[in-house]
Amino acid sequence: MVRVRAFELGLRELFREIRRAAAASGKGRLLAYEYGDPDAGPELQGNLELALGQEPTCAAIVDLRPSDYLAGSHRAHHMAVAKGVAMRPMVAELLGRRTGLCRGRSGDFTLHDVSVNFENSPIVGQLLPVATGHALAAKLAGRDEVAVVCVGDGAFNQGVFHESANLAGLWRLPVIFLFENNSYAISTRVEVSSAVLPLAERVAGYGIEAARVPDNDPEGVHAAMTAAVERARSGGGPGFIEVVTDRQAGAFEGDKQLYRPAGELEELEARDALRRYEGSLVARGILSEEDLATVWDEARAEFDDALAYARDGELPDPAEAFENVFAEPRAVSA
Ligand SMILES: Cc1ncc(C[n+]2csc(CCOP(=O)(O)OP(=O)(O)O)c2C)c(N)n1
Ligand SMILES: [Mg+2]
Repeated sequence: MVRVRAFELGLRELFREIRRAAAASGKGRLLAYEYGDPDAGPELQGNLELALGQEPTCAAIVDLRPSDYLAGSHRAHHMAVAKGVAMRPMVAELLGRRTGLCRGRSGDFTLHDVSVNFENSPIVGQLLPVATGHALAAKLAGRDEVAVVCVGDGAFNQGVFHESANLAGLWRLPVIFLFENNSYAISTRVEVSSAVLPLAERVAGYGIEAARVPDNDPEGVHAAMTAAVERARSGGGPGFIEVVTDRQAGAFEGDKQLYRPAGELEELEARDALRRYEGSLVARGILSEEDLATVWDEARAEFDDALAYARDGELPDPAEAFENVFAEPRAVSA
């Protein structure tokens, strides 16, 4: 959780520096989205969507095996780090470098690391059926792998979730649907988009055992996931977990969050699950304040090292743009 928090605070600072420089240049905030001469462009291009406040969901991932498939959404840094994606190539990918996970072609929204079976997608709900397919493949091949897909509450009412859940329930597939309910899909509250709440109650109709973890509680998340994974691995079929969590950031960096009631963000920060959990570990004598300080120092150093590594990497040669694509490139004239 601390590694993810340090990683995202580091990225947020970098993004803000770029925005400040863009504003000072007179070109306005859109400089961050401008392409052109890559050497002159901003280091971090495009959007940035942070999982600040949602770190407890990492506890669902840490015990997965590298061979277990994990899919994340547009908000997936915490999933990637918890699955074991190395920070150096991940930051290099965000900075568009050849040394990045996908050789600098993907950026933040389609990270892919085959060595630990992780990928993400910005298309809401897109990887729900893909994870279900991975679970079907594992079952047909007799492998005791599980497939996990972590998405937001906004994905719940996508038709593709209900199709995936039905087949997972029918064929007893080892897939676990992990929903992070942070109460918002951009500006839309979960109460105004779902006929029945809690979300977890709606999956019984697919023959899927569901758990709901309140209060952004990492140990609760871990226990729910451990039970779901044990069941799925031993042929007991799919699982569903709703984690009630907090997004302590914008839907994207730069989001003015005018849809939040006054004071809400401050309230979420005051009940920060990471700080609460640190306090609980110290109170229970599991960690000392010094241990925590060391964990934080190491996490910040890990991000700084990854950023330095990324900055050292070359940018890809534009001539490589058509390598490793499925379709034959064809020039289109204006
Ligand atoms: C299919 C699709 N529709 C709409 C969008 C635009 N969009 C991006 S994020 C988002 C909200 C997602 O909310 P949620 O699933 O709750 O995830 P959160 O951002 O809260 O983590 C939407 C509608 C999209 N990316 N894909
Ligand atoms: Mg949400």
